Amino acid sequence: MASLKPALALPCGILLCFLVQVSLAAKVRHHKWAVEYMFWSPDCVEHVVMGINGQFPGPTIRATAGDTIVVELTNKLYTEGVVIHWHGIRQFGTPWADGTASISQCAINPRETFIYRFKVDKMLPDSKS
Ligand SMILES: [Cu+2]
Repeated sequence: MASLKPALALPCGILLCFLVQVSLAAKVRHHKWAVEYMFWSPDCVEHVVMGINGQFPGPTIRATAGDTIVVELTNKLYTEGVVIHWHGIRQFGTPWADGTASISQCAINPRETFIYRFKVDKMLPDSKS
């Protein structure tokens, strides 16, 4: 029966503590979004725009590197397909969640829901404040 030698046991114990700390700190952040038409005046003239949950621009996601983002996106538009492209997220292991229409996924059709799920792999420059 093999056993860990003391010289190996200590580094393994340190690594295990580090992994536990990382996994305890990482969070899964759930969001439920609906894309729908709304009236808005981004240039002081009222237009029909595409908003998310009644907001234009859409909601901000606050996260830390290592967190998992889950966005349940429902397309409430009448005739147009929708995707959300997460520019700046490298999508390691989740290329289908990148949100590039006709490249990494088909558009989400009207009245359909798609669940984006991906890990935040790094801190973005504008998210440090
Ligand atoms: Cu991009």
